[in-house]
Amino acid sequence: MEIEEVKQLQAKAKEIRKMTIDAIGYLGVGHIGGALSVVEILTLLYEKHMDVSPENPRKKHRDKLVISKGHAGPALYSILADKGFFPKEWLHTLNAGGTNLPSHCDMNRTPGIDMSTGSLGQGISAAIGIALANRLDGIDKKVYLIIGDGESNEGQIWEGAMAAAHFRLNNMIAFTDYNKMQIDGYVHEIMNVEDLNAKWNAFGWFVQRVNGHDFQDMNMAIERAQKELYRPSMIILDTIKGKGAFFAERNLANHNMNVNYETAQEACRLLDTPDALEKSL
Ligand SMILES: Cc1ncc(C[n+]2csc(CCOP(=O)(O)OP(=O)(O)O)c2C)c(N)n1
Ligand SMILES: [Mg+2]
Repeated sequence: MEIEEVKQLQAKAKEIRKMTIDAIGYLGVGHIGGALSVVEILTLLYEKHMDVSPENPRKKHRDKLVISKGHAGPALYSILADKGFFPKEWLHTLNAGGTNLPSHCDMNRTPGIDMSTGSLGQGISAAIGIALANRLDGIDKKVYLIIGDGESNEGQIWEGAMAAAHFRLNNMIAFTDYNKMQIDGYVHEIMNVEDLNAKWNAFGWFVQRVNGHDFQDMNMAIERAQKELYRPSMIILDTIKGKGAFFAERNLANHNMNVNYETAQEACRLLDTPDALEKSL
């Protein structure tokens, strides 16, 4: 990828990050940690890799994303709004009564959401179903899946791991958002998931591990995964929970925290300082 393209993606990710912080700040509470750790991967997927069309969100021949850690909805809503799936003004209705943007993703409410998620573990099964259906229907499109590292404590993840490899789902590219934290502590203390590479590899997946905030690294991994002929792919993303919001970054309380609107705006302003850009991206 040319350096110019990387710069454009970084600038876009900064916008998406600000929109996400702003939306959660406007509501006053939200899953800011796990939303901000996936900003770069979502930006890369929707800006460069996914064949989707905002004017026809349900078209049959399209790539799909299942964000199994459905509590990261606000980050996905920001990129979908930016792509034009719905008006940006909707972001200020996040999780309000009657909203089309509930805190967890709902495919029956939000244009561009391909699967309802929030009950951890289930997204992998849904993604496998989509991948199998695509194969049966002769649809040559990818299904992308994002799971959490804490979510990887769920048994369903490993049933899915076994099934996807058994069915040789090379049309499925999954990511683990390895931000090292879950709802009430560090993953390695609550239930260690290591050795993640070895586990997915043993289940029969093509495994890569990259910096989940580095566009160049992630892009190379995705391009390799897209060429895989027989195996499903797992790309483990080393990320930072709460990345880019000074009050949330690496803070164990960031899972679902109260966010004051002025503080959120301050965080957005700080992202515009040259230092913060370097640090954040
Ligand atoms: C089946 C199920 N059990 C529990 C929860 C409550 N819950 C929501 S998020 C979360 C922690 C998830 O941790 P992780 O996957 O690491 O998410 P992230 O760090 O990306 O926010 C838990 C336990 C849930 N949503 N679903
Ligand atoms: Mg986590």
